[in-house]
Amino acid sequence: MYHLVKSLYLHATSKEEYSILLLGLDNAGKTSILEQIKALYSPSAHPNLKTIPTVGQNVSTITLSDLYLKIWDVGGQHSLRRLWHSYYSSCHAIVFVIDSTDIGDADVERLNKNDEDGEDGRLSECKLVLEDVLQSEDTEGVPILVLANKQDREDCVEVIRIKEGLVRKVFEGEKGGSVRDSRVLPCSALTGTGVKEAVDWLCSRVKWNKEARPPVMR
Ligand SMILES: Nc1nc2c(ncn2[C@@H]2O[C@H](COP(=O)(O)OP(=O)(O)OP(=O)(O)O)[C@@H](O)[C@H]2O)c(=O)[nH]1
Ligand SMILES: [Mg+2]
Repeated sequence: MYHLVKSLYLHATSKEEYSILLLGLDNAGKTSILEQIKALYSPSAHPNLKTIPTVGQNVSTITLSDLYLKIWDVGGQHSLRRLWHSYYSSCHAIVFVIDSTDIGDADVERLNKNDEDGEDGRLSECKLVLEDVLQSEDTEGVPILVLANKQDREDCVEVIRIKEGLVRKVFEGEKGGSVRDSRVLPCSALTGTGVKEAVDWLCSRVKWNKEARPPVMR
């Protein structure tokens, strides 16, 4: 009887937990975005925007009315990217963060082979890293949100160009992996603009995909 009551109680009080993986080149703004998400869902907290490069990972769990989001922010420096693979099989969605001020004109077809003046910024690196994420067997079918971050800056490339020139071409290219649920949204981790929309999209898509990637009950 005790066990029955206990399991009924646990069932009634537990919630689904989904893991979200924040990826992207170093300096893209992942940790700043995590800070903004934390502040959004715990109003007494202020985002700590004085970030330092992440060596290893930061993890935070956000409590929403009907679920938990466990957000994994992993370092984006070149030497740390080989660790990303170990997170793929247990995540329910991926957020790929792009620094909208460091990708030239965001058109991968016009990638300048002699980018001596640095006109393309890190566009080529960003494309290769995104392709690598999409090509992994363990990310197959996982919803992907691409965040065009740093939209508060005057020198940013607007989201539509990032969507058409970079993201669509990567997703539809030969290294784009399988067709999957995806979205491109603008945001600023400095001001917090777009962060709520990002979380809303993630919540709806992980629930939609829960048969393929079931949540953990907490
Ligand atoms: N103007 C502006 N600056 C930003 C924004 N997001 C991040 N930054 C700045 O960009 C720099 C890098 O931000 P982080 O959040 O540490 O970047 P990261 O992706 O976590 O970097 P790694 O941990 O090295 O992978 C910091 O100086 C941030 O203040 C943004 O939306 N707008
Ligand atoms: Mg970081």
